[in-house]
Amino acid sequence: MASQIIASASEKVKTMTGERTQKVADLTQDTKDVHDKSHRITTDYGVKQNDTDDWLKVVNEDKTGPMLLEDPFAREKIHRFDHERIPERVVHARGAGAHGKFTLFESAADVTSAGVLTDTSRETPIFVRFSTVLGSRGSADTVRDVRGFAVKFYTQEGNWDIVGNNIPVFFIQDAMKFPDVIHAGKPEPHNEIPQAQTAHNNFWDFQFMHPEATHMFFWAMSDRGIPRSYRMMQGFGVNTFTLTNDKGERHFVKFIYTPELGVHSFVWDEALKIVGQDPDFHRKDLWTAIESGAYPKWKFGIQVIPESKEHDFDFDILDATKVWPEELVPIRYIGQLELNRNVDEYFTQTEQVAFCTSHIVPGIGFSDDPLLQGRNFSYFDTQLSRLGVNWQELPINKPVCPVMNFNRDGAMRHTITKGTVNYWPNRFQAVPPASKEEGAYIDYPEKIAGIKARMRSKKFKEHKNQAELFYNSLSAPEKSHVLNALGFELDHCDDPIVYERMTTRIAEIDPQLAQDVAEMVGGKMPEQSTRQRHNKTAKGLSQLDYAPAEPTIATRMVAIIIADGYDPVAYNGIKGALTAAGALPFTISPRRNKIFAAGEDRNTGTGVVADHHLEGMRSTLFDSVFIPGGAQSIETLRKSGRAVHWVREAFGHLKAIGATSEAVQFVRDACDLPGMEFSTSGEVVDSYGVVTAAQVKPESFKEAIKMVKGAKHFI
Ligand code: HDD
Repeated sequence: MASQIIASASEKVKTMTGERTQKVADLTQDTKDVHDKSHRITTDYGVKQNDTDDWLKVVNEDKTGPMLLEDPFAREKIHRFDHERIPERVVHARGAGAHGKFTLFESAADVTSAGVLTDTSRETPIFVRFSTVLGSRGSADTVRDVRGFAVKFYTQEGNWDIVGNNIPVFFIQDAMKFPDVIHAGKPEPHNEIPQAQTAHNNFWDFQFMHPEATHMFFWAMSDRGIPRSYRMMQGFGVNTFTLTNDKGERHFVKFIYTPELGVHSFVWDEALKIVGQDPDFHRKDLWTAIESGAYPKWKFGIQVIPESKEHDFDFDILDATKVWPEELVPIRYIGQLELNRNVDEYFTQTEQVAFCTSHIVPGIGFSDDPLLQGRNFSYFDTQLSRLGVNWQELPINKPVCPVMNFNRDGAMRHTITKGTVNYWPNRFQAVPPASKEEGAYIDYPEKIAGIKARMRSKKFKEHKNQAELFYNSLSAPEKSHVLNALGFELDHCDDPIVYERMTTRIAEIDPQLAQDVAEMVGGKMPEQSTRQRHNKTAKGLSQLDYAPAEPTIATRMVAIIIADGYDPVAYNGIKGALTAAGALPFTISPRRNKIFAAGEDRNTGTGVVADHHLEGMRSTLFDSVFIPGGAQSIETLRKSGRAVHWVREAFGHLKAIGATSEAVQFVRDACDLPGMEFSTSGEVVDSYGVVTAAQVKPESFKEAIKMVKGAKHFI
């Protein structure tokens, strides 16, 4: 698989596909191609070099001797290398990004004057960076964590950044607490353990000390914390922004993206194993999908509340620890995000892209959400230390519309601005401010009166209702995953005060859950419940609510396991059916070399070259496993502990498994459960997601694909 996912460097450049948006075209001004045959290696100051491998030396007859400090080429090469690193992001250090476009299919002119949200003829270039939060740049993709989902819209009126996550709420309400929550989640200060984990004393100590974090930790412990793919998770702006229309009316707004493929997750054991087996799983998944033309898409939605209704809810709509339940504020889907081009170079694009919540365009504004207001300060500031004061001139950050002002100089200034004045107003009337008609950003004239105080409103002090709403709304399997996640995390805390008292917090949300967690981890239950539960549910909180109308297995990876003597009808049949359904079949066998079908002559037959051998890959890296029959093939697989483990492990991870003829008994032995049914003749049987057909008929494949689509792992 790895070989197919990442082609050799030169092939990769040749095959790089994707759309050329206005921003991608703009980037070509700054792009050079190492595969351009006319290039010769030069120093950074342009002198052609004929040896970049040997330092200039004073050599004796043996051709050895001391190196000369005078060698400018060697010094330049080493100096440049010594300074290759920039500070990694203090949070969200590990990420993957891609280019794409935003299209609008319904104008939101009734609530905003923003061109990007009203002009349906436009196509706005975007760059999206997905990330984990806690891990450092070299950590693994599939850890339990919140995922960042940051979108830069290169609009005609300037860059607009929505710096969001895959979870709609946050741990804290006030930005001043951000360093605390992040310090508590990051590796502990005395020994820098553990990496990219919330399973440790400090994280859970913080959760207990901050009741406001309750709602968010329930989300993080749910399946949302271990997404199957960046392409299969929702995105949320989280904070409350505002929209202002041409009439000057203001509305509060939240931004939401919902993936076309549905919202899917790993099971925890699978995610844990992939951390070691393929730490780049999510970035490869995104890269491959885009390279193969299966462009990920999200519906873009807004939830809108008129200013006059700000106080009509029993929660504060400016509190980032709360969702706006869809029953109260429906989502209006008005556009689509599509990612359609991979980056040409990781560092200059994905690493140097810099987002700011403060980057808004006319028609869009902030609210008094205290988390957002602090973020508006923090992002610009962090870019100064990561990239320097001229970070907005970097190719990936440059707007596609004109930029002109009197901000000047600073380290690494690129733009050369002609003219004799660098201030406003000036005697030439050079670069005057824009009028509203010319598209200037006009601040909303909000009347504000108050006293200076460090306070929170009454509604900000209620922290449990929506945590309960979320948990009540999950399906039974999702709830059991929350239990197991809490059990895992608290088991990794070794300070009794941390794991014992956490269950008293959980009991306020769901006493049974708390009881179960307490039993697992040695927690303490409160003597009596401290809170009256409301028992309500809401739609849109369980990820099952986002199953696509038509189940799909497009871009899903299916391992077909064969050995010599396999049944070619079953093998070719399932491979063809999977390919036709848009899935990605991979052949796995005991060796990565030619495998011969039953009856095929080794000398004259073509054989099938396996993509991987059984030891080189693991079931965890595939969505589904299919085993064609063939007496000799199954005999070989039966003797392989690894092959048996492949099937058993896939079953344990709730993956759809398919088997035909002789393979049915093999699969049965690997994952038999009391009451499980298996096909004994021509019929296709689906039991616990294991699809079996004892006889191979062409229609069985169609049927099998239908069942695979409906299997638990894909809904
Ligand atoms: Fe943040 C990065 C999302 C609260 C301070 N944040 C960062 C990124 C995402 C988020 C997706 C990575 C952007 C990228 O890919 O480059 N952050 C959020 C969300 C929040 C949130 C959804 C709550 C609603 N963040 C938050 C607060 C503060 C910060 C309250 C500070 C007061 N965040 C930062 C930062 C980062 C950052 C330190 C690190 C790198 C960067 O900004 O560019 O400034």
